[in-house]
Amino acid sequence: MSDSPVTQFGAPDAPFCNRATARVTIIPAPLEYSVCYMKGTERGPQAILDASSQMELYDEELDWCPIEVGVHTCPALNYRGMDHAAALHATGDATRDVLQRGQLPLIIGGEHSLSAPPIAAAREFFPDLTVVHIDAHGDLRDEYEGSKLSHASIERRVVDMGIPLTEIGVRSFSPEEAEFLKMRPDVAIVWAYQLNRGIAGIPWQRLSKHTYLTIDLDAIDPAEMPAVGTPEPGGLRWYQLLDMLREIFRRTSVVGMDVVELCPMEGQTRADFLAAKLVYKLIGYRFTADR
Ligand SMILES: [Mn+2]
Repeated sequence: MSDSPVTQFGAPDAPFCNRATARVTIIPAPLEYSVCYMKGTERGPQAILDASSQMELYDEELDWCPIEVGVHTCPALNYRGMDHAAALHATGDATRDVLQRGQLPLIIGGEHSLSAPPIAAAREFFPDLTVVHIDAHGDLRDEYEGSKLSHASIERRVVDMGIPLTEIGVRSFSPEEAEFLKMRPDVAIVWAYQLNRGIAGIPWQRLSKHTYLTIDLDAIDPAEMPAVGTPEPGGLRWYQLLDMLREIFRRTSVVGMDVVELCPMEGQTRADFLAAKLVYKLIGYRFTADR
């Protein structure tokens, strides 16, 4: 996979994807180890890049072309021959390299278990880091199917690291997670049904100066985002999600992010296009204030 030429996100003119001058580096992470239902997340990153090459680069809402900040896409991480733990380690290393260059890492997945090492890497650079996790699922199980590295345990690992966590859009939660939540004041959840009344209920005061944002695409309503492994009804709609994201970027400095769990489906290219547009919106919101 990594031997083929790299598709640059947005297919911009050369100066805008230059590795040295870009302010964003996109890390394609085709990770798939603990997916439990629909398989295919390893094809997610390339589907996002392919769709992005068809995308217009002017943002009518922001009235500029976010690609101008420089968006470099590095070769897809090559997990061949690695076990799950080694693959996660490699994902963290790639993130750390980008942070060391002073760039914003934006990882495109790939299954959600990939988020923990980039979050750990971001915390090395920003000790006050908080995490905002947008997802249909809590992902707070101590382990799942015998693995502590599972996609269903990703946020539990964040809590283990002592990082304050805010989850948004959750509507699928196990009894074990509900018990855990009651004991943990460092975890806040804004349920999907609460969001339906607006974003005023989000506990913004919990965000610190620096935030890592992880977005599982299954947070979005399956009517708009069908191509996920475990769809849940009652999800976020496109403009509702954008309203919330705009506010997050206004209130905190996002220093790392990922968009995960795209599981491309034959004949459902709208999902790939949504994911690509979402990635572009994240870049636009992130740099609108300080371009
Ligand atoms: Mn999920």
